[in-house]
Parts: sequence; C-alpha cells; structure tokens
Amino acid sequence: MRRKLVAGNWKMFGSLARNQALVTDVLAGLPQGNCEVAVCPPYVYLAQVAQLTAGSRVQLGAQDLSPKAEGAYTGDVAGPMLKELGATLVLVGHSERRHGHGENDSQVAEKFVAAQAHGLLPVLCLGETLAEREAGETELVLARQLDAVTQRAGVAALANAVLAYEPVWAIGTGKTASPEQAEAAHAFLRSRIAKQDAMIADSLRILYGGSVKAGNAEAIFAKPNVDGGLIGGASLVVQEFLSIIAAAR
Ligand code: G2H
Repeated sequence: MRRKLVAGNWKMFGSLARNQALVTDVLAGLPQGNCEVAVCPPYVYLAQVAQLTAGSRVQLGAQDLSPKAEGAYTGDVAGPMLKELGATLVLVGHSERRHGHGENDSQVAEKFVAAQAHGLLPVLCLGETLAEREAGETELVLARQLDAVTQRAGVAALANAVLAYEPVWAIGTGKTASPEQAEAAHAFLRSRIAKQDAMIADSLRILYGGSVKAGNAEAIFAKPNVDGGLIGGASLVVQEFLSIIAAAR
C-alpha cells in the first residue's frame, strides 16, 4: 500500500509575513489522515518555514538543487545546505527548470543523484508539452526523461524517490489532465519501471501535478496509479490546500 503525498510547490511566491500566515493556518486546519504533506518554499524562506513546521507532520522541501556539493557556482544552492536547513525532499526537473532554465535530461539526472547522495528524497518531475502530446509523443517523452535517470542512477535508486507526472500544458494554465489522462501516464511510467524491477515499480509513488485544485483532487487521487499531488497555485490558498490534503486519503 503506497502512502499518498501532497506537496505544495510555492514556486517564487511568498514573503515572511505571508509564509507565516499560510503555514500557521495550514497547521491549524490540517485534517487527520495518513497522507504525507510537504511544502517547498523558495530557498530563502527554508529556514523560516523549517521553524514554523518544526514538530508538525509537514515536511520541508526545496524546489531545486545544484548537482555539486560546493564550489564556485554563483547563485546555486547545494544539497548539504538544504539538508542543514531541514529539507528532507527536493524537486528535480520541474518543467519550469527544464523549459525556463534549459535543464536537459542529463543535468536533471545529475541533480537526482546529488539529492540522494546528500540524503534528500528527490521528487523527479516529468511531463510532455502540448505539442508533444498532440504529436502522439507523450510516452516517448516520458520514457526519455525517466530513462535518463534510471540509466544514470540505476533503477534501484527509485526505491528512494518519488515521481511527479506534470504535463507542461496543465501547469499553471487552469487546464488539468483528466483523471484518465493522468492515470494512463502514471500506468505507463509504472509499467516501464516494472520491466526492470516489479517490486520497486509497485512501491514507487507517482504524484500528479498541473492545476490540481480542491474541486478536481478527489477524482484524480482516486485513480489507482496516482499517489498524491504536486500542487502549485492551490498550495498558496489555505482552504484549497487543506481540501486537497483531505482528498488524499
Ligand atoms: C505544476 C504545479 C506544481 P500548478 O507545476 O508545480 O503547478 O498547480 O500551479 O499548475
């Protein structure tokens, strides 16, 4: 039985005052339940949010990391730094990094390896663009993005990782993949991994991300291969985020 995970990706939103109000209200309203909850604030707020979430069941994540452990890499942040501030997980390969910052599959794989090397749980994001979907290339793209990591890290590395299927055309656009579209992509990813290791495939959590809201979370999370969600915009709205967590039973 896979335990669901709902992770809020705050992207580049927040301020000291807004974060404090958001986390305080989320903690106060957190529904009972078995699902894991995480928030991924911008780097500069990790220490603040670590303090606010201390002792709660809300885990702390970062949105990206450097593939390097330290060095002359201006503007980058390394895994050990995230770990020191209390992060337990980190997103790698989010489409806004792949498409907005030109990260390729091999760099994403390097970051995945670095995350695990520094004791962070990588949440590997994958997904196709609208043009790729319309060209019938969804599975081809997912396979390429997944294989880049399994070839680099080995399939066994997925025992200590989470996948997040995020169709690029559904991110921040208000368009959500239908529960059936999400299920089909998740099932494809799981079956591809099962060809190499059935046990790892069965225990691996695959989150859905892309315009998840209170109104559509329940139907998406009900699909057998969907193990929770990576939530952007709706994770910044207390009642929306709480309802999504409640839907992840
Ligand atoms: C997809 C998601 C979380 P949103 O990236 O990263 O964002 O829910 O705003 O579409």
